[in-house]
Amino acid sequence: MTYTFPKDFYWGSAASAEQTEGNQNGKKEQTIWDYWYELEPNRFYDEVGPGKTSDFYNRYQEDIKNMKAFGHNSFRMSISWARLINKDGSINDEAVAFYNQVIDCLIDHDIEPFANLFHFDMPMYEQEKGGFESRDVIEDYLAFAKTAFSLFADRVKTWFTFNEPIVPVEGGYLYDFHYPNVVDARRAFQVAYHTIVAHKKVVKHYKATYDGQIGIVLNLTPSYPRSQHKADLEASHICDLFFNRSFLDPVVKGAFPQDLIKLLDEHNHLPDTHAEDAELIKGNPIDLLGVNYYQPRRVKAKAHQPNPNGPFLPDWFFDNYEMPGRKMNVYRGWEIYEKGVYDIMINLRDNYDNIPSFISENGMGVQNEERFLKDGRIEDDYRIDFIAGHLKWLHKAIDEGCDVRGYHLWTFMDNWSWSNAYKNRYGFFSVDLATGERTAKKSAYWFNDLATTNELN
Ligand code: BGP
Repeated sequence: MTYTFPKDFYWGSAASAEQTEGNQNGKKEQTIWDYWYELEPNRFYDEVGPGKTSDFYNRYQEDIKNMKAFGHNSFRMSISWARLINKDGSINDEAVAFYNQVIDCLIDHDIEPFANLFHFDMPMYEQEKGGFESRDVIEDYLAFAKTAFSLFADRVKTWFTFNEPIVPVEGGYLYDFHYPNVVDARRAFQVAYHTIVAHKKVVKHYKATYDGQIGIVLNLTPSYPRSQHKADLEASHICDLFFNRSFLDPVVKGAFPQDLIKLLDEHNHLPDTHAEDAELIKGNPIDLLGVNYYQPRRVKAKAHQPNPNGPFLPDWFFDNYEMPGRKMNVYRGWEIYEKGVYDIMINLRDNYDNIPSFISENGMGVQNEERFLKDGRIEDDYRIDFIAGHLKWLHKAIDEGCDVRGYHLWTFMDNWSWSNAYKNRYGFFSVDLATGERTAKKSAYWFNDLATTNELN
């Protein structure tokens, strides 16, 4: 069977500044990751820190040439706040020159640049002010966004405010995997709320000033209940409220879910708000939603009552479980559930006014991928199966009327990933960490056929 995708479908991949550029190149302020790596290197998987990564800063021409040669018509990058804006608020000219060159190079290769403004990489000078706990930082972020638009929006026509904004909230303030790694729900919800205010301010400014499209990238993880029993359904509903709808509802519908407000209120955890935020949040909807999807959540009712004296956490209300017989990415330990993309898109069609969307990240991380090397190339048939499996479900969603505009793999080349560094490899291209040499994997050739014919066979 042949699956034909819509004309002008976005085919490409996504990456982020912190994970690819390398910090030792050019002038740049520290991010929370640079700082944390210096402070506690043992937290990180191996010796390759955020300062090295894949050296996109120096090799972007080669990488973009490869993108073109392997079927990309679009690519999501991020613009590093810590690179573009110096600590004293001035603009870093070296950064302007670098991003101009990257954007121009993409356009010269007929690759549409998608630019994201925040991919977990809070500048340390902003974190010292409290990060998004502080309303001042919202204004600084808006100033950064305005600068980025004024410099690049003449050529970049698709923008995103945040990548997976829930992740710094849960990682930094609830579950200990992002800096400042504290467990404090009050602070967590304040950060989440301010992130939404920041997003809305940027969308408002962009729409009043420019004529491209602007959106946000959310990691939507369908939460499937273990059974149809009331308690399991309630558990999965609450999980969905915290991890999907907390951001999805305000950015698309302009309102927080009432059930979430009620729940936080009952536990005295509503964030501080300002009266003028209400109008802002109600309006300013996005044009395009990026959907990152890796794995679903499997949820059941809580087996034991949480300790009421312990810290308040979303998982006071649900337990996760492993679905028997589930398909696994054994190389990463994550469940593979391809139908998840279909369920997400149907939900967007039916409950979110069929908001235009695309898969902005989906991918398969694999440890020790060198074991699949054959004649100098990684034979990643598992990745091809993974992508094809998701695309078939995506195609079905499109057939059934979902407004899906494209598919971006995470990621173009193996890159540095937060505390996991280079443990899990995701790229179409492998990167030799000693020499920086890039080599196309089998999936890159396969993807090129797919993207250039627009057909999955
Ligand atoms: C997403 C992030 C990416 C990337 C990816 C893979 O959540 O947006 O930045 O890190 O996950 O994650 P990991 O490398 O931890 O397997």
